[in-house]
Amino acid sequence: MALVEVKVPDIGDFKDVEVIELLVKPGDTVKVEQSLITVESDKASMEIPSSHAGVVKELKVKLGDKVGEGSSLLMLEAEGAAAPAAAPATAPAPSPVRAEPVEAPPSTPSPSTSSGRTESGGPVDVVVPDIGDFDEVAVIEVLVKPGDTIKAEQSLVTVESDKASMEIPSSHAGVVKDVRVKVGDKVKKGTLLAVVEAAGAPAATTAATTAATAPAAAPAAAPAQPSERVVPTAALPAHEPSAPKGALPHASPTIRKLARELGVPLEEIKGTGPKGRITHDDVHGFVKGVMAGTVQTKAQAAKAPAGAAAGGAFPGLLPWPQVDFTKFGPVERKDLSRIKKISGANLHRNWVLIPHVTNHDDADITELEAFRVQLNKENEKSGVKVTMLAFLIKASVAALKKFPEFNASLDGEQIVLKQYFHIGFAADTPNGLMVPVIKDADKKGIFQISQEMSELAKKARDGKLSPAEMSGGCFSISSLGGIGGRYFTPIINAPEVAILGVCKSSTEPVWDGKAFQPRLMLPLSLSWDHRVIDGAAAARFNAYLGQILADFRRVLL
Ligand code: CAO
Repeated sequence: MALVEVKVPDIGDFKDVEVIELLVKPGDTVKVEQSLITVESDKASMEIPSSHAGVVKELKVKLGDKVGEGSSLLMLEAEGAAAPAAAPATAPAPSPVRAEPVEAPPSTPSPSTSSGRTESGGPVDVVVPDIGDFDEVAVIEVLVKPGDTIKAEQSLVTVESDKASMEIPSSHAGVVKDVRVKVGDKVKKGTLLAVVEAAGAPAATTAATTAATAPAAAPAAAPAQPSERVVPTAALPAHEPSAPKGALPHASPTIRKLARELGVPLEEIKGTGPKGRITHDDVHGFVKGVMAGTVQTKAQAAKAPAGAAAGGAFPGLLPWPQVDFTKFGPVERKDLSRIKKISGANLHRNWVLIPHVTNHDDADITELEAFRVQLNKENEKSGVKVTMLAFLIKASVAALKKFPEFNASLDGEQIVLKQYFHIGFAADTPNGLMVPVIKDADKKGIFQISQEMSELAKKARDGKLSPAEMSGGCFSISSLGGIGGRYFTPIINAPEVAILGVCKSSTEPVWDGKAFQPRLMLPLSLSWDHRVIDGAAAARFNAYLGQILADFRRVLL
């Protein structure tokens, strides 16, 4: 095995370009042509591939270094067979996507348009210039729209091949009259991109340069800038399966620059463009989310471990206390379970964003409990045990029907009133809290609900609940009745607007007008979203629930 020095190949006029990503590290096994680093100029980025297969021994560059043709990239212990004979090695030129430098024309006619329009004012056709070996590349972003005022050399569209992307600039300053391409169109040298009401002459040098190589029909093409501009970019994380996972977010140079300026971690953004490409709107949406406190960067999360999911969104709040607990006694550290992390983030968001109010009440379940015990006795052999929770689900459906604003979700300035009755119930599992959902509880009887509940609770405890079994809920019930307690403040399960907390029933003296009677009382705690529900409605909901639980025949009314 020979030690080979891999260098930057001929990359056109790219000179002193910055290393923006390292795609490999010492110890990595790389293939021939596998991308090693990404470099970027102000308008383009490209990956530099390896000339050899082998194991990376030493990196010779670091982030921020400036490199050009011949710069040493890394030392590789090359696999004999795969290695080209010559060493020191130069990585293969990143063709076929590399464009050749554009030669100046013998004479440098002032650019004109394909339609013979003049360039100093009036409409000008802006076409794709000579973009080297790029042949039929897809438009992945249109960066301007009719009415936009643009500068000469402002990027009009981004095109992309399977290995590279580049922005095509305008040859003229002016106002965009018409955009002639859309996302998904295939373009090549000479394709009409836009008609621009030119404000003056085109950028002289670049346009003149273009005139030499653009088709005769399109002398006013977008400037084939110094080939630095024309060298296509390569920024696809997906194209190189052996590249380190997630090393390179899929985004154009402009977006990368924008992200760097704003300090946005591109790798944390989910792209909505073609092939998951991160768009301008994605970056803006991410920034807005961070500012609104609905999105948290990993860096923020690391700074405020238990402090707040939206920690950065509350200026003035004290930072989470950092305590060295070992100073006070022995400790053990454990990672939160995956479920705890997910449910914790959800609970925190709901607690912070929903104006919660909780009404506490008691329901007389003396007769209902007697009925439940009798039912279980009668059905001992069926294997299905009925608990109070099944009755509570049925009673909640009746209350949701009577008070539809409890079976609702907020959507901006609208309320979505649901005409279905899916009831979630909190299940305590070894890994944390989960909320399976009984679908169409209005159409099911107590036995079916009890059976489904015990199946779903088992699945939850076994970690086998599917996302579908936890989605679509209208209203949730959190029952601590089997454990104990009097009242608590359940957190609403957004986007629902209310949740019922239930504690352990107990026999209490209740005044019947003449004497105290021993009655079995069930403590109810109803939390509701004050943006949607008023206190009076909540009190009525609880009272109605109490009436039903006291006399279940009322469900039929
Ligand atoms: N009052 C008195 N006893 C009650 C009761 C109540 N409100 N609710 C249930 N019980 C009794 C049951 O009848 C049963 O008694 P037996 O063992 O004598 O038959 C016992 O308590 C245990 O019931 P259970 O918990 O097995 O059944 P369930 O249907 O009431 O609840 C489930 C099922 C999955 C919801 C429950 O097991 C659970 O996980 N509860 C915790 C929910 C939770 O964590 N909520 C908090 C969320 S916020 O962090």
